[in-house]
Amino acid sequence: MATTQYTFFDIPTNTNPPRSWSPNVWNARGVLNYKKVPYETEWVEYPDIRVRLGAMGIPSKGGLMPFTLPMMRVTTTPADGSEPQVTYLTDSFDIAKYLNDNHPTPPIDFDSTITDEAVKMFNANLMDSFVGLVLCDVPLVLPERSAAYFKETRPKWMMMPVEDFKQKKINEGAWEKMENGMKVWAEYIGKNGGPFIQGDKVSYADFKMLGYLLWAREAGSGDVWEKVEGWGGEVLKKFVRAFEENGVLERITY
Ligand SMILES: N[C@@H](CCC(=O)N[C@@H](CS)C(=O)NCC(=O)O)C(=O)O
Repeated sequence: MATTQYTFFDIPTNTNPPRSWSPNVWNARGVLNYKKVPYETEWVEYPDIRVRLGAMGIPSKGGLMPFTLPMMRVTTTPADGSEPQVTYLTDSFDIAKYLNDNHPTPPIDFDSTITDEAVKMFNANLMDSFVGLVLCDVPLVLPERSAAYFKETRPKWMMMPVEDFKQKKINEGAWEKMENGMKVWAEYIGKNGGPFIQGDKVSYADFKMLGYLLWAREAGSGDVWEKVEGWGGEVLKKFVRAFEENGVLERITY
């Protein structure tokens, strides 16, 4: 029988061991953990992503972020021991979908209507405050070189230093927006009784929502996570607990 090996590429925090903190990365890592498929993590610092992925022959996506993580390398060795086949999945959705297709149990509903609806809800009610209060503090949890890269690249769309952008968002009412947004979030997630958006049925939309929460938990500074958790109330606690019980949050450091 052919054997398949997964290597998952992620951006490290400055802790030892490193932790997974990025929402996009969590969309895929969450699915890997939920499926309980064996994999190893390779940590790649921000300024090295382009170099490492380029060296593997992965084509540039162009634009402001030509090479991104997560990325998953799939190495399949044929039963006869002949040359292994290597493929690269370079987007979180593609990784998650590939895993669901190749490891059908436990199943994840990939109905795009629910994913679109959940992401729309998040974008309309929470993205702005998460950008101000979480994304702007990401450099604080990154190793030195990655933090410098982040602070150099993000102002290209923020049009100002990251710290100033955070203050601008606070002046525009980011905390109030986050509080109100988390209440809408809890109403949306709990509408079918929880723990997930569709009640007991797990969908990719749940992994998207989990990714944003873990972003606040792992990269948010000060008491941002305590606040998010408090505003999300029992619905959020039940949602996170259900993922914990499924082993999704266990493999955070490797
Ligand atoms: N659509 C992509 C987006 C991934 C993405 O934006 N990744 C960021 C980290 S959160 C990245 O690798 N950025 C590289 C850079 O800034 O150079 C996905 O979900 O896989």
